[in-house]
Amino acid sequence: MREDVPGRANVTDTPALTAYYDEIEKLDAGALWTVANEIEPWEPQSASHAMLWRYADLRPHVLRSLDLVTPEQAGRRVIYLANPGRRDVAAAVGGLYTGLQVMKPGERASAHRHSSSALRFIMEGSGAYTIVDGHRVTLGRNDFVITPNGTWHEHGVAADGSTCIWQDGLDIPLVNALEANFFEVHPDLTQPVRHPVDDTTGIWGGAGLLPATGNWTRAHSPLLKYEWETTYAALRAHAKAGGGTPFDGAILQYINPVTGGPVMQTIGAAMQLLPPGEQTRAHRHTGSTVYQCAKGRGWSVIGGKRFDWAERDIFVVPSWTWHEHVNADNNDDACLFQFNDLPVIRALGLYREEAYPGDYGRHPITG
Ligand code: 1HN
Repeated sequence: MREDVPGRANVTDTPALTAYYDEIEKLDAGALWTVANEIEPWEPQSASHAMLWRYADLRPHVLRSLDLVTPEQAGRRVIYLANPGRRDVAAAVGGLYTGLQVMKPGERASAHRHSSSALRFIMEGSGAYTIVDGHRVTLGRNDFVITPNGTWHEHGVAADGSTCIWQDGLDIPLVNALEANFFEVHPDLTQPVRHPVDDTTGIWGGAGLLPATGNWTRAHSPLLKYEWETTYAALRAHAKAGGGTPFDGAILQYINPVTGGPVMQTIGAAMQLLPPGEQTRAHRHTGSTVYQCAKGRGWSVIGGKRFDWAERDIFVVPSWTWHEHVNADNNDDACLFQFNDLPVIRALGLYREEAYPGDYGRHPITG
């Protein structure tokens, strides 16, 4: 791809040059000016498509997998979301993977650990739990739990619970792109619970309060679970106090309480609240985002295309893609859960953000 722009590659093929290219190709080498304009685009060119997966479409298939495979056979019973532009690496968007995992009461999946970091966001059912490095965490609707890289983790549903579906989010495509992924199955397939149930909530989950003694030196948040009720109450208060941004409405990041930084080194997460009838302004930034509608209904305009969402629908915004959000309900809040790769983007000095200069893609709210 030639470009007639000073500073860009713009070389006319000649018989001498094509013969030259053939010769150096035999040495597994190439002339940079033949590829430079492709490999150095003017701005990020995401291979990922803007996408929305409707829960109503996926749910029956997710439930059908209950009768088709066991967690023992499958390792984990998950239907993953495959972005057509990133099928080769099983990504939902950019370097992020996501899937829907389903478990029946009394089932459990084997304990394991890997270099990828993971999170779960509970969609339906009761009695779900995760054990992370000996901490048992009970999980309810819209709760969010982290299983940071290197931690032993396993999931299950209590015998007196109901069938549970949750969203898994991982940085697998990113860690695989870095060729740094290790995976281990726990030698006993399960791990002992070594702490009181939900202890990390009691120890680290005080609003604005931290233990007066003791230290935490690991890179991820010591608080493993972020409960919906607490999150929603904080968002409501934040919105009422005038907090928020023109691009996201009221938005709060889930944080590591010790550092104030993201919950894990590679994955950040947030919950945003769009007040009734809210229509945000469009912006774009580097980094990939996976959203789940946790409450309400509305739509987002992503890269010029409108995606209507209802509770539990999942959609993605690729890097450097314009997006804006609308709460279609004039009487109730809409909440969007998201996870993203912004901790990586920021740590590497790659964050960039831009507001859309005009009234791009702003639709009248019809109710
Ligand atoms: C994983 O460990 C889980 O722990 C779920 O339940 C999905 C997808 C790819 C690789 C590891 C889990 C996963 C995964």
